[in-house]
Amino acid sequence: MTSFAKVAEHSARHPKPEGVTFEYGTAGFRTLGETLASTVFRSALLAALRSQSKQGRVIGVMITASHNHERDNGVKLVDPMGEMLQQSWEGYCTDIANADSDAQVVHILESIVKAEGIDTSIQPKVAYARDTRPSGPLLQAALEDGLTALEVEVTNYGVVTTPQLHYFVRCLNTEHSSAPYGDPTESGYNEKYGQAFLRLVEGKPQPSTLHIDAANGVGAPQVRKLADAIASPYFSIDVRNSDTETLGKLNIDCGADYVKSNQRPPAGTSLAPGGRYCSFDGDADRIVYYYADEHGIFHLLDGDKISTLVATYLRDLVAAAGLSDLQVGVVQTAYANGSSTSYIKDTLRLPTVFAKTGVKHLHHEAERMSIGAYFEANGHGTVLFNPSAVDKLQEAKPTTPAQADAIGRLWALRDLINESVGDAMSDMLLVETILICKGWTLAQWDAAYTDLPSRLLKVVVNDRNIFKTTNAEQTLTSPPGLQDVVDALVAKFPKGRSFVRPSGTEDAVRVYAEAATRSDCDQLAYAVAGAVF
Ligand code: NG1
Ligand code: ZN
Repeated sequence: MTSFAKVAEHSARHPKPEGVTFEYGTAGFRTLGETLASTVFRSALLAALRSQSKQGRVIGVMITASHNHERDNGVKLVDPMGEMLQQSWEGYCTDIANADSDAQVVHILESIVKAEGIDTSIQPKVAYARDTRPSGPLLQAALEDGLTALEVEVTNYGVVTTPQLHYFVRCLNTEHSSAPYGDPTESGYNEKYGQAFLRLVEGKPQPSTLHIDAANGVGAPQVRKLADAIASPYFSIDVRNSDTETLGKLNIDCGADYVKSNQRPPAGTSLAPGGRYCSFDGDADRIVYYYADEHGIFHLLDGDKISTLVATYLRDLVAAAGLSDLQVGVVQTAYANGSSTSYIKDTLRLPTVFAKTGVKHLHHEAERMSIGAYFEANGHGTVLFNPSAVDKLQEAKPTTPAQADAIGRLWALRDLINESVGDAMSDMLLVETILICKGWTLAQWDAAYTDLPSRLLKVVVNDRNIFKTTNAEQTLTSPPGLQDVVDALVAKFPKGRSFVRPSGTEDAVRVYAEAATRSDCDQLAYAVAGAVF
């Protein structure tokens, strides 16, 4: 029986900082690392209750602030199948993080037990990990103190990528089932994805070296371990920005977010024409590719380019397998470049839907499709195989060797993809597989369609909460009249599109614009930003 007797005493060691309000947003809690100890301690308590509410299944806790500044940190809970915490619990997280006293922390726990009908005699289980941030060890200690207070059975994964932790949670909860996801260890992860990759590329021409910018984050050591496990010329890598020791380097002038936002290579990287480059973000759940053409011009292959590549490959394999009733679909957000959406609809002729920003929203939409590829433009995403699609694959009766080969490849692809969450390393192996199988350079991949010029601006406002949206965040419903102003500005520019939404991770409003030319796009973006300010 879990008793809350020790909670108040332990909680007193992690006082909530005065004057700070915490909110469990799109990516969990995220703010200055030095202010987060009480929140991380309290997240441990909630993870324990969440585990009990799921009959003792393992809940994950990840301490990371992804692509954000090194001084920031964050914490988020991972549900049993490796997915993001169920939305209805986010409010509990916010409530407990903001409780004003230790007694109130206990009171909130008691009220959750009552509201959710939790059986507190169940042994809670939690798996946790952190990224390379300097505030990580102290926050981990606060987490462990919370887990101790509730006598939680724990697995500490140390310093791993966010998607690895999601994978471990899914593995732990399926270990004794009829469909175990994999071995819940780092070597199990490397083995599963590495072997699936080798199965898919065997016998094809070997690719040139892939230059990986690891954002000076946890992806650096982890991708080296993956490469060691693969141990094959099919995966020859050169890891750059791999300094996880020197303070102040994480995500600075490098990493997927820098490359996508600035549309340029990491500082100090000169791109050799024909060379192959990619960047992870600080916790290795996002990836973007890029290259320089023969004139030295930089070209970005972002999440939209990845999702169209992957969707095309899956669509063709499904057709080759003779499984015409398996429908491949694509989920995007409003940040998807308009050219990519047109390409999916008009050229690929695949269904596409828009979801709100934040992978949990995309994930839920993709779950409705037979095979759903979802990516945010920033390079965060994955592919989901619906259980009915898995059944159809199982029941498939190939009548030709070509069909049998396509079915075998679909199975291998399913093993290659981290279905629990977007994963830079798994996505990288997926892209590499497709490029190797097609014998394509990055330029050939890029040739499918040309992005419209786009611009993303951040506007700091007094109160971002007055900005409310509908229509997958593309239309403002508040402040009154602002959407009409945006519409009038958009109408002035050929192929113009723009929207305004409050950020879910930063205290700011984001303005996105695209148009037929760079100059039109920038004029539109700054005009809309001016209207917001
Ligand atoms: P917000 O801050 O809500 O825009 C950002 C990214 C999201 C997502 C989350 C979680 C953009 C425009 N927004 O959300 O796509 O990745 O962070 O990390 O890139
Ligand atoms: Zn990230």
